[in-house]
Amino acid sequence: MCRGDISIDLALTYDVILGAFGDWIAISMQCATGPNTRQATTHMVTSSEVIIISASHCWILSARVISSRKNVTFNLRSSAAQAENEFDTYDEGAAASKTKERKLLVEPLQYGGTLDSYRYFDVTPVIGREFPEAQLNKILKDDAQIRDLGITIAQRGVIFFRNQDLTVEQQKALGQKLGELTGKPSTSKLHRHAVIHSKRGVAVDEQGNRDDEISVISSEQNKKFYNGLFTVNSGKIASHGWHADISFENASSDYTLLKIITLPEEGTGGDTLWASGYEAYDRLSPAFKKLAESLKAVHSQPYFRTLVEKHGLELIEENRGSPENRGTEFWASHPVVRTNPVTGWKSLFASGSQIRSSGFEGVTERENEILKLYFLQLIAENHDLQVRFKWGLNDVAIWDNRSAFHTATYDYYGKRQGNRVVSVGEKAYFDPSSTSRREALFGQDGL
Ligand SMILES: O=C(O)CCC(=O)C(=O)O
Ligand SMILES: [Fe+2]
Repeated sequence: MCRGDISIDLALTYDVILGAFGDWIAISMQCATGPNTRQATTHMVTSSEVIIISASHCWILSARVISSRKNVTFNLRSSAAQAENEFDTYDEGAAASKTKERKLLVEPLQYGGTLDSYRYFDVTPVIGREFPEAQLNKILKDDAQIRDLGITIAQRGVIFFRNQDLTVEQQKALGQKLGELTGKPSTSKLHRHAVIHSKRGVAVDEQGNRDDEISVISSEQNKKFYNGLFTVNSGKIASHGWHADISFENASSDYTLLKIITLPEEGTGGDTLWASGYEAYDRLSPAFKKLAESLKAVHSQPYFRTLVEKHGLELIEENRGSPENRGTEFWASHPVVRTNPVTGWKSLFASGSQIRSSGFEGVTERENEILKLYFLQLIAENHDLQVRFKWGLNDVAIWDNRSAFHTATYDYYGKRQGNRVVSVGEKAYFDPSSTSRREALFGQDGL
């Protein structure tokens, strides 16, 4: 393994390589930007004798020459002292299929390394990263850092920041920029929630401001409107709450930013859990992967109408963060497996409470029940694809709703409140050329 800018001197073997393969070769590398974050990159080389590959932000795990011919072995060494990579050959068929794989509808984004100066650790191998010291209001000043933050969230599913000085306006600005700088459509803005909006009268700051683009997460509001559902005595199995935010919208969410500003006075309780949709997909057998990729599911929120009828809550009916998010139906059909455009990885998207009252299209009632149960079990019963976060005051979690599910924990009696910004992203899509996370990080076998 090596790290740093490496210059690979092809001079010695230049004639051999280019002579043998015509006018191009490509160097394919597996890199790691953290202990568990790997990426494949490819560098095309045409005519120069020395190529410089900037690897200052990643560890190079392996590298190989992709050529159009088989059975030629190279042992190339970097001229840089720290780099020492073995290059082997790649066969034609595999190279062709790799090239095909790379033709994605949306090219994945490469992490630029601008967050490397902040201390961080991965909370579990599969999901979650914590930046225990960074302040988001500093990151907010630099678009390159915001972009890298968006890429990191998409790769890790959820990231955590402690004790943040972020104002409501800054939280909103960050929410919008995360999506904008990672390629969301220009029509996608911040979500205005149909029933959790300013008319509920809950202030989002000490000045008493109210804001439709902040959905206030409040234990007191929950008690008022949800009939004991979100309390210690709900009588529900806790895993009832797994979901991804606002997937009942046609254009659903890319990122959610939640800042907790009031913690239960008992000093414990109210943790949030996230589960990786990438890993849930990866745990399916090839046959089930194929099945899931062929299906669509309806995500729905029938309870909003009940809230209107029972409590007289007003609905936001228009432009809920996108011209596509309008009306009072609150359901949308999405692919069961979706491609995250930022990583290019496939994720299970149909699971949890948002498909409970609807489900998979074109299957029998019984098949629907079985699929719903299994896809919920995948995220709720595999604790090795989950991460659990214990909140401190003013902590912020930011997650990617395209490839992570989450659930609150109602194990406390005191008051708990947070400000939530939900950004609207692209319409969910499935790109058959995309790869799974395991494939991208660990190679074809998924290791
Ligand atoms: O209160 C929590 O822990 C999470 C609530 C939630 O689902 C959200 O903020 O989207
Ligand atoms: Fe949520």
